[in-house]
Amino acid sequence: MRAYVGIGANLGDREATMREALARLGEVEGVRVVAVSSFRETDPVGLLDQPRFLNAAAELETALSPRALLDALLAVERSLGRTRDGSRYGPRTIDLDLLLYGEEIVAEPGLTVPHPRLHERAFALEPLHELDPELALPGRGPLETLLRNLESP
Ligand code: PH2
Ligand code: MG
Ligand code: MG
Repeated sequence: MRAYVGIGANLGDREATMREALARLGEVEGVRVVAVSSFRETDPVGLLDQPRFLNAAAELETALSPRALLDALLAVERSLGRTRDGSRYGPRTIDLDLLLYGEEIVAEPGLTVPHPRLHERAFALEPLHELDPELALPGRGPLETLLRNLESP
């Protein structure tokens, strides 16, 4: 299955941590990193009073189920020292979010795909668009349209 992961960081050496996260993800059995977008500096969304983020997206080919892939993402976050004691939208050394899993819609406790806030977040939509301008979010429509609507609400 083709899956897309959002990558973000706003503490420490953001680029080094993101590159290491991608390397560790590529070592997971059943996961191949097919492509990585450029890394872009973004203003914090949600909780505004925190450092700027570096954001990117990666395209994966995976044999894992959505749940197993999510568990792998969380394990890589933990292996890089991510803790979850701060606020939900607060600063983090690394954030790996499962954005898309093929065209599947998943709604389970702790696992919502497409990512529940993806359609309204330019910092996640723009790197996805860079990886595949033809992509659409199941239930939400083409990236192109979503991005255009964000620009002129
Ligand atoms: N992640 C958040 C909250 N706010 N803002 C930016 N620019 N980039 C992020 O990755 C981000 C955010 C929660 O995951
Ligand atoms: Mg996130
Ligand atoms: Mg996350």
